[in-house]
Amino acid sequence: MTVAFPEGFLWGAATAAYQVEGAAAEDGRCESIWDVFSRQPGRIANGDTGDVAADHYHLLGADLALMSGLNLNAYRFSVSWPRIVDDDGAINRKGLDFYERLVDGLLERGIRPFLTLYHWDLPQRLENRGGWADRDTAQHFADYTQIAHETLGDRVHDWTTLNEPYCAALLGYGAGVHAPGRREPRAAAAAVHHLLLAHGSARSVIGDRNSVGITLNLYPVDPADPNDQVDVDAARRVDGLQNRIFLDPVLRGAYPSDVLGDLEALGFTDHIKPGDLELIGAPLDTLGVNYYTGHHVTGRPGGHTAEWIGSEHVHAVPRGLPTTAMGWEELPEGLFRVLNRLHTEYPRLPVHITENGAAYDDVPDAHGYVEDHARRWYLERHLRAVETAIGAGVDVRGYFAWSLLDNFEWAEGYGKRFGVAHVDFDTFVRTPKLSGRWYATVARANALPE
Ligand code: IFM
Repeated sequence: MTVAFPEGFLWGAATAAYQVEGAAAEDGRCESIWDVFSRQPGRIANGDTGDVAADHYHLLGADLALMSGLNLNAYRFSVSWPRIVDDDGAINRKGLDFYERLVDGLLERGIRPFLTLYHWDLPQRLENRGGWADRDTAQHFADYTQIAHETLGDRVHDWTTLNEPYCAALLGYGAGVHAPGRREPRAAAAAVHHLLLAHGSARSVIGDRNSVGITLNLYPVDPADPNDQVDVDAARRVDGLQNRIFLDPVLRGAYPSDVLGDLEALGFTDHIKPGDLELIGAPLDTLGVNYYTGHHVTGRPGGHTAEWIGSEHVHAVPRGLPTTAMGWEELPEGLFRVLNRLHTEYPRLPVHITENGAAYDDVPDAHGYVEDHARRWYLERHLRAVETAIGAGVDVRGYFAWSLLDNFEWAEGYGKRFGVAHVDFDTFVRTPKLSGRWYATVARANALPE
């Protein structure tokens, strides 16, 4: 029996500007924190940078054709802030032209554009003034949103304010493994609130004419020993910092009180001003969920140290599941748990799975073709979890495979490949992988095979 998805379900793939575009110094694009960070020795595997990435900026036509060939009816991309706003805060027309060509090309092919405003490429000029640790950055983000929306709001219905603010704040300002590479727990805490303020401000700029959402990377979090109070409390803290610190203000208009307690020593509440939570908690049209794995944690010594600020005694403990090339455990039922939790614990909203996918050590043949059975299985098992959630009443409207293309995987550089299409980084030729061909048949049938 095939497993059919609801009529009108969106079958998409996702990318992000810095990971695919390249053309880092072309047509007036200014520097972002990722340009600066990736040039610093030792930050990125193999000394890679996103200067050329997958050269999507120049290969737009080929990539649009690729999307059509994969039977996509939706495409999620991000706009590069430093490409469309220059260092004086003025509009860079040439940068905007690129996104107009992209959006028009998508619409001509019947592919619905899903636009993300912030996928981590903060203009360096704003980092020089404090970055996300500084409250003014939220207002600059609102100004940038206005520019993007005035130009593209007539053709793009689906707007996402932020991608994974957890990573931008905690990995960028706490763990220092993402740009701007700061290891300042207090700045990370400030960045969480200022990113959410930026989300709320952008939401209000876009208004009600279009659909607005935010994309969060959500995880099921389990204690290594559910009978050990120390582990149970470690799981609570991680769930707080990873999931609830974003879900609660956005969907309920308040930070969770236990998380406020956990972050008290970092001065988190000092940043919350009157009116902020009303702005942050303004109703949304959809929630974007990025899902890759789950967390299994202990508060006892042992395991890996992770990036949960203010939780230095919490460690991740492997549970012996198969892992992807990122070392992330495969836990498809965790996607069901995340979706079901949203359905039962939060005000119900339509959900889009805005990212799901896996890196494996692909081996292309002489024609660039990759028989990536592991990735195809990963996608299928997660899609079955989505279907189970839909059957349980969760309003999931679409699924975006991460990623359309092999690309610049942040600190891992080009060594970790997530694409359903292979990219030869010497010739930039794109070749759909076995997983991409399989995904195209699923998208066309709007159903999973038996
Ligand atoms: O590549 C990233 C993406 O930019 C954000 N979500 C997770 C992906 C895989 O690490």
